[in-house]
Amino acid sequence: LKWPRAPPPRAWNGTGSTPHFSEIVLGRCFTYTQLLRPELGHADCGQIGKAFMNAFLSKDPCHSSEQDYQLLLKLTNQTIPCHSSVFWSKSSQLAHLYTTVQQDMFTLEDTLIGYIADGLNWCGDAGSNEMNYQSCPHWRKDCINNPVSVFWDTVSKRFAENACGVVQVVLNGSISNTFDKNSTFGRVEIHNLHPGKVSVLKAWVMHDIGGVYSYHTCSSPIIDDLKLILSKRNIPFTCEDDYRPIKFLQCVKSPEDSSCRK
Ligand code: N1C
Repeated sequence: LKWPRAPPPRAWNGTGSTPHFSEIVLGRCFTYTQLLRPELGHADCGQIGKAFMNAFLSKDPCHSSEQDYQLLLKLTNQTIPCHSSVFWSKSSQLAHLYTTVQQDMFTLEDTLIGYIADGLNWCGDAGSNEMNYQSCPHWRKDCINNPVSVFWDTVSKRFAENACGVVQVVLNGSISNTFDKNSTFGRVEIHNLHPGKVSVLKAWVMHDIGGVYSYHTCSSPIIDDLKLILSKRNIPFTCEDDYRPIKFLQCVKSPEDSSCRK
């Protein structure tokens, strides 16, 4: 009689590395630089792939640092024109729809580094030069300084530092934390916008069509929190509910809704 074998111990509480991670990174790098933005055709995807792997392989996945990603950042340096940066928080899908239609606007995922990493998971281990496909540290249950969280903080910081002119943020007015001080946008990006470079931050507070509640609008106190942080940083701020160009994208899916007919 054979007892069923116990599953291998799961070291961490988060999802493991994405299968075929390095191949996906390389493939996305070539897709972006050769097909989507040929102006970046000079980028060295072989080096970029290596720098990405070296940022976390053979390292303790709870002691990841900004420093680990410096070479990768250098190799993926990219100039985004002024007036074209789009930030978002809890509105990923809608913000990306907007920049897909509006090809001259960029979210972080419309830049090379964001495009490569979007939706992937990765971690290694100090005692091995392999990726850990079984589990990776969960930011809350295990540790904050894990390779994925540190990566997004690092690249989001650079994206915000480089923003210039009129910049936009798409916020979700159908949830309680329309503006969240602990989100990447609230914790990293707004604090790294340069007052001399950014002429105004325009917030679009979007509401789900057919949503029963609109939790927050531009007149909600939670938006004042954002306003206050920006006024202290000397960055002009405006807010508009259901900005029409983005509202039209929502209406594509619900053309018969009364709010789309008028
Ligand atoms: O924490 P958030 O949103 O406010 O982060 C969004 C904000 C955007 O403006 C981006 O520039 O920060 C940047 N950013 C990403 O581009 C990104 N892509 C994928 C931050 N995080 C990103 N991710 C993953 O989604 C990452 O794992 C992070 O923890 C979530 C954040 O999503 P959110 O809470 O909706």
